Amino acid sequence: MGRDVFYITTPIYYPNDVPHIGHAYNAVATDFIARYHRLRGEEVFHLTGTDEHGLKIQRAAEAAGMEPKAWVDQMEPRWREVWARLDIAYDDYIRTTEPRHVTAVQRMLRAVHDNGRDDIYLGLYEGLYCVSCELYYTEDELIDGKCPIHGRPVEHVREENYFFRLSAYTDRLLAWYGEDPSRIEPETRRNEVLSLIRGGLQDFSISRTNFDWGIPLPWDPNHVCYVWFDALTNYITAAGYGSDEGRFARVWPANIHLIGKDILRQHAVYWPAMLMAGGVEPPRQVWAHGFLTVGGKKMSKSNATGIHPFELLDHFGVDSYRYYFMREIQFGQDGSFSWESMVDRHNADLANGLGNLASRVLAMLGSYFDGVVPATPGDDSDLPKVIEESRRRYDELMGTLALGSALTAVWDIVGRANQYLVEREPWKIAKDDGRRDELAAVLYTAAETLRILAVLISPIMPNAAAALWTQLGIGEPLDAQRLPHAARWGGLAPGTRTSKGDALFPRLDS
Ligand code: ME8
Repeated sequence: MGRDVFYITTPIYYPNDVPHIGHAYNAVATDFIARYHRLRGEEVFHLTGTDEHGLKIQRAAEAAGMEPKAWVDQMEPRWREVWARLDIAYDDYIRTTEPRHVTAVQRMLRAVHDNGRDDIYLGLYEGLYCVSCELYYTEDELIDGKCPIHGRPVEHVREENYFFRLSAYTDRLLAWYGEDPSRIEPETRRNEVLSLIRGGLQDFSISRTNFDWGIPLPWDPNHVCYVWFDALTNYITAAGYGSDEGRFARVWPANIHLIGKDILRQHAVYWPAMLMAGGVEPPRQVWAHGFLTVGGKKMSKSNATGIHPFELLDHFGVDSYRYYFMREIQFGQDGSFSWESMVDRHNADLANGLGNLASRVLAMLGSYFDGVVPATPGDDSDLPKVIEESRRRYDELMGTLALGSALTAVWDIVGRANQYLVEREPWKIAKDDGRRDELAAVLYTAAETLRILAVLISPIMPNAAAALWTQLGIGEPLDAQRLPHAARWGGLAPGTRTSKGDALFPRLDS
């Protein structure tokens, strides 16, 4: 079992269009978690990519008068560009049109096909088909016997497809989840999946003959692989399935597939069953977050509610962007975005909170100690205790992906530190030459708090953390810091030369 690496994945996104802030929500959360685990000294493998086959992509290409491959080739850089601006530090980016993936999918198909249990069989798909939707409908989904979307007559279609015998995996899936309930989080999603499985599973078709933009089945190239079977396999392709067994053993099974709740069934039912059928261990955890909503509906391009991340990044900057979405929405729940709440968060927590703390402390070090961190004669402040306690909560909450609460724990330190300055009034102490020791003690305490804050915020705000680190003038690189050690009190060396740089978070007009 792969125990060496912390392996976390995003879904691979459909490049039928450019990303919106809903996709970015998923990407930022994954990156926050991945960076946090790196900070703990773990070897991390963070995978993302694009899901480039299937009818949806073929249609988008057709609408643009392009070949599907040419379409995805010009789309994929537009996704990467957004991830670069959002500081998403993935370790690998997979495209399902890459040869390594085609090889892995065909290998997986073969493994399931040849497992001796007849888990893939040729069957007849018979149903009511809407050509405009390219979807099958059941009788009761129709409105007046017509397609519910297009209002057009449906056709009676019979198609020969290969099926995956999902129905044979009901008991094994229930046993798998029974062994360790944390394999699906949060609990509401687990219950949803369990009741779906208990309700009885139906075999699903894993091949198509009505279009050809996909991976041919190795034993019958007249069929292309169904896009979900193809897409899910990306998680093992990138881990070395069938190409690098040594690496695969180290990396797989994934620790977390971080997904949106819309694709829970595919990840928590289809995928583990496919893997069981192919003789591969299922992932350790599927974690489904909620939707970003606009007017109570899932934000999407198709209903014209999609907001491109650049629209916000240009105004708020990347650190504020990342912080807002992770802090504002309880992870696991749906949450609505609003410009006003983003401005409020920015001004309250960042400009007035952390930014103000940093600029006050660095300015006072400059004025009273020529920018040099003084030796401290000792201080009776409760900040070391507050920090230790908050850091412990931060660790616990990051462990359960309570991402917003984890940030609240860090901002408790910011709040306490600002309050400490108000209580001690170092600007008054500075007026009295007889109180130099006291002044040194207060400013050392405040500067050391900033050092620890820079470490703790580095997974969510890599830029602000780096800027703060530079202003503090610490010689050791920030990315060499490791938790919990780097959060221990007293790490800041007296004599360190600080400098007051630009404000970390300029205030925004509301
Ligand atoms: O489903 N709020 O791709 P996709 C929060 N290719 N998250 C959202 C969101 C919103 N409004 N809209 C999208 C696919 N997402 C498949 C996945 S994986 C093997 C294949 C997030 O581009 C959410 O996590 O339609 C969703 O699951 C993901 O974007 C990918 O959506």
